[in-house]
Amino acid sequence: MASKVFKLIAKEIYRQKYGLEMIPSENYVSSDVLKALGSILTNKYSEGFPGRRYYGGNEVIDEIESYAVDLAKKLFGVPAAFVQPYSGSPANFVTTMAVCDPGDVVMGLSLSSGGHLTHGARLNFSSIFYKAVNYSVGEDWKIDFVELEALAKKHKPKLIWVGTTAYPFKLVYKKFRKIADMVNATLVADIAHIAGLIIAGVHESPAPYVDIITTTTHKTLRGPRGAMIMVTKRGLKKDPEIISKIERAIIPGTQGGPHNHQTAAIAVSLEEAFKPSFKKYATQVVKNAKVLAEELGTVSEVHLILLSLVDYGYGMGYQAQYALEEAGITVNKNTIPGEPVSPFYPSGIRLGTPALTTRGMKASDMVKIAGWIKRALEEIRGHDLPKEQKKRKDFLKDFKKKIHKNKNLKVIKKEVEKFAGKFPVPGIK
Ligand code: DSN
Repeated sequence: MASKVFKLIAKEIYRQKYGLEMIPSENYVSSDVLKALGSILTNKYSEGFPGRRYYGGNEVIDEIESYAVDLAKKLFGVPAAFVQPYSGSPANFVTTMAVCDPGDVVMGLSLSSGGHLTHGARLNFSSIFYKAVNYSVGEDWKIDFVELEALAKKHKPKLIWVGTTAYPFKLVYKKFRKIADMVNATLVADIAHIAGLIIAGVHESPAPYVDIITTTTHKTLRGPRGAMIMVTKRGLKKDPEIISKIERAIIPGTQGGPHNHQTAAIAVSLEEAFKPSFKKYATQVVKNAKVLAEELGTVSEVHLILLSLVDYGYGMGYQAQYALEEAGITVNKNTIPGEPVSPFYPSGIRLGTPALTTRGMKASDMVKIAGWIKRALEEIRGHDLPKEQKKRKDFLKDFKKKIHKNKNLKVIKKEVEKFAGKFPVPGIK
């Protein structure tokens, strides 16, 4: 009897094909990436690095990993790359371990300003084992460099993160470099969200300005779940020991055997990123996001849109995510800068165009999609989050029941399914 899992995968295939996947950190990988990911390479143990393994039988695995490393070095113009980190958070843990001793100061953009958990958020390793200091964005939602400089001078961080997960503007690495130099900090760019945009030249590369670069491989880069750490020329000069420190932080520091099927799939996606079609793709991602943002009454210079819902009512992020899901549109609730409610009941949503663009959608399609989003959001008006915390659980239960029966959302879902179904999804017939 076939596993129950395959029935569930079939259900998820339907959702991915007939829905609009707009979580900006998600994408669709190619059939070749899927093939490598589902290969027999998963059977092999390979602790260590090419030519230096703790297990036999790694001749082919060595070739695959070295190939992936070479592709990464060429693509990003860096002298050293590591492709073994299991995903983004482990890559950032490894990097922090390699650069800092426990208790050292690390600085990063606060989560509520669009930063990442591993850049010094409460309850994350980065603030449990290190002294985390957060900088933030100003009223214009842009990074406040006056605050950043003052905090850096006061706390003297060993490591400064520059990287975002919900920031709709381009980053200017030169400004971060200047501040890092003032306090002799190691500057690390976490480009997980924008790696694809950097490869395409739509976004400036941090390589000339930072010491280390980390990235996931499954977002705009369009590879499998995974991550890479890269050391720049500058980083090697700053610390000639950094390569062995990163290696030790990978194994035995934080990981065991590398996921060889994942490494192979990363290599396939890096090959794809060299093609002219990838540049076209990433350029279109940004064009699409710009149009979508304008249609929704805001701005985007990247692949994502951070939409404040304060005009719709109090604490509307959860309700918006849920109503849009009922309409076949997947986004995520997100805090907005200066969040007036809470991270669990935030006042905004985050949405983006990487996955839709992979399916071939263009600017005119974004206008249609914005229309559906606006129509769906009308349905949450009047469903403000109760100010009293204890009433919120029951409120949400009741809201979900009502919205599940909402006729207008059902109409939108039909239109969305008809539209989305016409666009191919790689790996899905
Ligand atoms: N979970 C990722 C995102 O959605 O941005 C960050 O790790």
